Amino acid sequence: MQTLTPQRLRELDFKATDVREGIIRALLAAGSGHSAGSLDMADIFTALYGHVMRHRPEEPNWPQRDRLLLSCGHIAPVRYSAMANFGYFPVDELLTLRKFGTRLQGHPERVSLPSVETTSGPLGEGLAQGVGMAQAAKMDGADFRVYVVTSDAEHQCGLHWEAMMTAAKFKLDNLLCIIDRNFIQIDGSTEEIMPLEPLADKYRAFNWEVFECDGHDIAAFVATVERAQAVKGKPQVIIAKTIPGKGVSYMEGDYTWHGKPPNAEQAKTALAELAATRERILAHV
Ligand SMILES: Cc1ncc(C[n+]2csc(CCOP(=O)(O)OP(=O)(O)O)c2C)c(N)n1
Ligand SMILES: [Mg+2]
Repeated sequence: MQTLTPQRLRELDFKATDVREGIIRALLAAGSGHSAGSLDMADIFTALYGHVMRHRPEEPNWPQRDRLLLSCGHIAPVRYSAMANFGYFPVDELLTLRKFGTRLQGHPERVSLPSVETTSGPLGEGLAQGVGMAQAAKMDGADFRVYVVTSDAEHQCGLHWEAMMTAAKFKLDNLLCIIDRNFIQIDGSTEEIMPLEPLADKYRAFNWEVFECDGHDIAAFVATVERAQAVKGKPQVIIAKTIPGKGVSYMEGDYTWHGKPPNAEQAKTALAELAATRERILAHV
């Protein structure tokens, strides 16, 4: 990975605002979809596509590409918006989200869009799929890395823990799990519905190398990925603390935005706030 210069960091912060704008526009056009988790993962997806991953937007099936699996498929808008903003397809195509015949299904469909590595939506499956890909890379002597983005509430699915055991057994140091630790799920707080803490200790007990960081600090996230990639003989996890709905004031911290889109008036407010964020970033140049 290249060094993240202050100039590049500012560009990525700016880009994360573009990604959030794409999410809002897509959700408004669709009239349904998931706002909170999509917005709160915009900084991390920007960092992944804009700095961390080895990939070629013009050659999405490039065999040496790093694999990015979105296990929590319901936050597809953030992946689509990041892909559009990093050159995989025109940003305007985001407005086809969830429309009949679109490549941008409400939950990602592998066969629709090249480099969407898995079809996802049923929670808890992504890590197991990533384990298979990471193990296959080892067997083939391939040096791509496997990144699996998971939500916190999908840790309530048993399969995820089986995959954790397997990854440690096979010493998959080419596998990085990233957790959107936003503390919400459909009906409220994860800790009230099915407590996950102490989550870091649980991963350590399963023989993973554990890192924690602020999921809205791109520099901190990139530095954490660099530390994770230096680990030998163990899979790694980054527990990224995020704020649901990040970037849109009236959504921030409110679990009721898990699975609904903004209406026209709300989208207008959101886009105005994002424009103001962009101005603030430019003012600091
Ligand atoms: C196996 C499975 N069970 C139930 C669901 C329905 N479902 C969709 S999202 C979700 C949980 C939401 O919490 P989280 O995954 O943390 O996402 P966030 O609200 O933070 O975006 C559930 C239960 C599903 N998609 N898959
Ligand atoms: Mg959550």
